[in-house]
Amino acid sequence: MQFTRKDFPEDFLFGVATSSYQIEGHAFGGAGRTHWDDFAATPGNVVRAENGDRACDHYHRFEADLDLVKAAGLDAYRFSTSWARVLPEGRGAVNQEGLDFYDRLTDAMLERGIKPCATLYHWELPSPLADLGGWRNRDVAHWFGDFTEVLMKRIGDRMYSVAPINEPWCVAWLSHFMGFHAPGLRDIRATARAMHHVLIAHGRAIEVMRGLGMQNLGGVFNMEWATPANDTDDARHAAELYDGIYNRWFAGGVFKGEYPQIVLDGLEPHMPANWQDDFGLITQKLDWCGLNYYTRKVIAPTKGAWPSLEEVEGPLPKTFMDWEIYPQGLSQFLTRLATEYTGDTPLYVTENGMAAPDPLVDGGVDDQDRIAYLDDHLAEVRRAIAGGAPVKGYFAWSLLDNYEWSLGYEKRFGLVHVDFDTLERTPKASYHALMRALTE
Ligand code: GBH
Repeated sequence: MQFTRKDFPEDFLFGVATSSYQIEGHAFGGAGRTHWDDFAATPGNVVRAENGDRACDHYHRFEADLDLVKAAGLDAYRFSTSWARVLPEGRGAVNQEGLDFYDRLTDAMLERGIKPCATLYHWELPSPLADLGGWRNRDVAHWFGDFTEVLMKRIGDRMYSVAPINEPWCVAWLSHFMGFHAPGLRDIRATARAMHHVLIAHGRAIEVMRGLGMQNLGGVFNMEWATPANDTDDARHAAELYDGIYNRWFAGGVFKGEYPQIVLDGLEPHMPANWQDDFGLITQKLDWCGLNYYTRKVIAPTKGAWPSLEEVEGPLPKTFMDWEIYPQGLSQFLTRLATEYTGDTPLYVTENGMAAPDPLVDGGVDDQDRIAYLDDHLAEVRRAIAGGAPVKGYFAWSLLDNYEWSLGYEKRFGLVHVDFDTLERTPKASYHALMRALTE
């Protein structure tokens, strides 16, 4: 790596991120069924119809996994909690075994001196709630608030930080408009509702946690820079609309109490009644803002139905996901967040990383391209800090190779290789490089 801790502010946090369904093994410990289990079981949705039943078996191996976090010299661990593990039906009866698991996981972090950074929802909605309409049903905000209360009454006293929802865009647009994630809908009315309800649920969970006296509460947003495919007004409009849908809707809703008009032009006819009245709940004051950043998109106009745009292939080098590598976008977003949305509120990069084939050769993985990717993005974090953005930490995605949603187990994002037959963990070259940078 081309940095050491001395290149960052003294209290800057280095961490890694994971999520519950992607690593735990959902078949263990009495967890209830989720819409991801249902989605994966329907042929055509997920590569080889793989699911998170076993995943990395982190449920049984979390102590050894946290040893890896500790040995790398990392300060913090961003994990998520499974709603259906705590409340198998989504509401009502509590699965004590599930609460016990998050209690032990929390204590295992504290025993190692690792800061626990929780995300309450990283995409696995309990199936009984999905059957009631899921994110299309406004009641989801109250169900989510109740889940938040049950879980935080048990572990909230020991969290370093908490965010309610990972990537509201994915919960809403990717899942209800593009159909790529559970519940796999392609329905603009469902999308408009999910786009709004996901932010009400965020606000409700913040309100619940404030009621419990908790601090250091934030939100985690994914952002992608939108570059027009050519120098025409139509292409510029398409990129502006993509930026509105992807980035400005959520940041604008939460930090300004407004949605971008360019998006409302398409969604307003489908919005739930009196949506404007919900901004009091949505704009709960946050103590920090998290940014998940991976790539940019090149956007071209189309003749199809609203939003009449498409992603086209760009010229930059790509990762194994076919995502362009565009590190500058990270400093651009951190700076834009601070100047347009969050002001002095601390910013964290809550996810950043890349997929690579990562073959295991002679007992190791020589992922030099990942080392370069992390270096180039951390250089952009330093650039944003130098320009005045209050960036307080960086979390690499991910600790382990894991269940990459619709792409099953074939896309590897880990600093640590996982053999999905034996479940053996092998730290990659990037893990060792990061360890040297943080501990030397
Ligand atoms: C993160 O999201 C997730 O939080 C994490 O669970 C996941 O493992 C990680 O990405 C790697 O994928 O638009 O057709 O290219 C990052 C933002 C945005 C990435 C939507 C996937 C969908 C595929 N995500 N994108 S596409």
